[in-house]
Amino acid sequence: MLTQSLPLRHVSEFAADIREGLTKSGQRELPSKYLYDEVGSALFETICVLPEYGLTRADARLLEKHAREIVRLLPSPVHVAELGSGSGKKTRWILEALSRRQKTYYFPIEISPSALAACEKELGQIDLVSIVGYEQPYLEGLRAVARGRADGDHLLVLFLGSTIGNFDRDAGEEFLRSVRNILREGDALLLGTDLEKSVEVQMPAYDDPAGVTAAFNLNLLARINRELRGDFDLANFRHEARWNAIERRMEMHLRSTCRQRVEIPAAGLRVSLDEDETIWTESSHKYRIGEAGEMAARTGFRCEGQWVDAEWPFSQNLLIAE
Ligand code: AVJ
Repeated sequence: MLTQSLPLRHVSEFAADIREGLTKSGQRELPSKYLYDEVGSALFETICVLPEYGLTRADARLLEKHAREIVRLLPSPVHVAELGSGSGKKTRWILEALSRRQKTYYFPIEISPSALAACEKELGQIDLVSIVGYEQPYLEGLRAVARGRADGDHLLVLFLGSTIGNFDRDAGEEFLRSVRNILREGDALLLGTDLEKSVEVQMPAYDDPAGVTAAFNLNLLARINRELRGDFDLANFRHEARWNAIERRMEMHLRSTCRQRVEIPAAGLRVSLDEDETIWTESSHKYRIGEAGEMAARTGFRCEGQWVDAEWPFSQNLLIAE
């Protein structure tokens, strides 16, 4: 049996969030952060190597190519906190460049214990780098890291992979403002944003022919079955990717292919779904090239540098707290 040993506090939070999202009048929703249990994290790692999903490779290429230049623009001494480390693979370039100049602490902040473990394994062997993982939500973890630092130490916060795209635009800016409030003047935020591209390229990245993204999306229902004793029949749902041109975002939905009832006892929930009704599971906002700088200016940062991938429109933005 596959068991996910969630602490009780998390179980009830998960149940409450699921209940809230599924009982919404109008469009039902499930929060995208719950896509990443052990199975979901493994499926996401597979998405990252799909030929159709260029995002992660672009992110990594930019870091590999420009890490030294980025590090040269940072204050010293500086330690690294990463929001949502995932496997930690692309972070290696930054840590290696930094460790050439000083002993460096790396604080991955990640709610997924399996991702945190993978990241510690991936990056644990770099000379002059010490890892201390925080299994916490982003802002709580960042606050804990900031509280623990010495007076003269600066922080570089990594928010890579266009994870900011999961937030609605307003909420994304509010999030940057909250990050800024935890930082000191001169601290840095390296922000990765996926840029707008043609729909012909964008769509298959979220609806790949091998069905990995479909499995990633459907696993959210399987997770609810595993952890909250739900009875979703996954055969009665279809993965759907949509480009929302007005909001400039990709959306993932799960479409109910028939009229059906679902029970989720551990969330105290019974839901009736109509045929063709969808549950909205994720947004991935796409940005214009100048947008990161504009967001920075409105949230207490200045944009000190921007690097754009030539193959897959994606940008790294070095923001400095003012
Ligand atoms: C990890 C949130 C950046 O939105 O592109 C990949 C997650 N969803 N395929 C994204 C994801 C579907 C990914 N982020």
